[in-house]
Amino acid sequence: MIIKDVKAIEILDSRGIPTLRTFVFLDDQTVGVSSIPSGASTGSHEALELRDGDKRRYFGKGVLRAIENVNDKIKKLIVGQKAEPEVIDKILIKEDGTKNKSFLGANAILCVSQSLVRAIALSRKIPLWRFISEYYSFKKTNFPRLMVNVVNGGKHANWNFDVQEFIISPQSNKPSKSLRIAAEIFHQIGKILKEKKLSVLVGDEGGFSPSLSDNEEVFELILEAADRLGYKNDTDFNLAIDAAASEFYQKGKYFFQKENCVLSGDELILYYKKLKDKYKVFSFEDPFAEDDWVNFSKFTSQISPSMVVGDDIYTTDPNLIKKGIDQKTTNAVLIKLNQIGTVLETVEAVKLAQKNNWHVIVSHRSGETEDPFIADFAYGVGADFIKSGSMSRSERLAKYNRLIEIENEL
Ligand code: 2PG
Ligand code: MG
Repeated sequence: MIIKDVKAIEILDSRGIPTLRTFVFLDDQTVGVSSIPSGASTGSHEALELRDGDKRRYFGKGVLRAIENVNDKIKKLIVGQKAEPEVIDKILIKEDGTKNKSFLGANAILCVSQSLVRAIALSRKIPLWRFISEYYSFKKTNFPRLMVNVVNGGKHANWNFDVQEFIISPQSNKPSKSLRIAAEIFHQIGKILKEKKLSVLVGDEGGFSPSLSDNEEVFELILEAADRLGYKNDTDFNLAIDAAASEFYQKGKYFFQKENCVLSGDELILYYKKLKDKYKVFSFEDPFAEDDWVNFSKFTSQISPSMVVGDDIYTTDPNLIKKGIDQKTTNAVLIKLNQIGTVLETVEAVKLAQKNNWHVIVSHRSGETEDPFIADFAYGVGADFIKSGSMSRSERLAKYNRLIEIENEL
């Protein structure tokens, strides 16, 4: 199969901010389409999302330059080439030539990379997950457990608490069963908020974002909702957080604004341990700032086998993940394709983690599109978990619903 054409257009993401949708055309008439998400609490080592910077359009957030890169530079490079994802990704990485993909833009590169993979799966008439699993030689597929962010704080709500995500993870590998547990608890939380005359507005990832007094009150709220439904913490589901701690870190200290306190790394470790004991929190994502490797390691050594998940600290970069493995910094990694910028490098990151017995969590971004690519990706690579936001907003549900299709062999 030969790549016949490639075309990118500017669309809007779930926050109404421009992003790319790309079409890769093969010579057998198949067309692979994919769209690119965008983060808010980004790690500083992430690959660069190329934006126009022209304040007269979308406050500088347009992506016409990235689109031009696809429709001109990338097109010239790949049209006429064999549709071979590994080779094409390597060509794009080489042509870009920078460490953070700032020449072509990671958004431009990744949308071509994803669209090509999808085009070939379509052309072979096999599901996307099967192509990913077979082409990249993954040992097994797996229905990832869901990590559902029912209450949104931090940068995704912008007015309540510092912890960014309060997550429930149903203890089932069956997507349909997990979705029911998560959705029922989500709606019950809404009922309780209404009874308490608190806001039921949702944040960027579709979780409620009420103004509560502190982090513990959020756990109490979730547990009350679960209890009313007869679901048990640590039996039917687990609790988790994404602290996204880089966002409340300054010069060696962690600032909890709502609680009105400033904590050292050691004090924050004690605080997390208290949450673990009191609420059986089983997974802590980015509990420390992205450069605070020392406290990450200290915490991991004290709290394993509970999960400590690295997101901003690794940015899906195999080199940083390798450093984390060597230093026992965490025991799990968050995987986001657009942090690194190609399917090939993301696969490398997943394999490295799996080889070292780390848990793998495939994740959405806070600015998403209706593209469910990560659902097929998570199942195809045999990820342990998938994190795709809450039980509202279609860009979040698109991924969970795609897993239901896979469960039904569709
Ligand atoms: C995270 C993500 C997704 P963002 O921190 O894990 O939930 O947020 O896309 O804003 O980086
Ligand atoms: Mg995170």
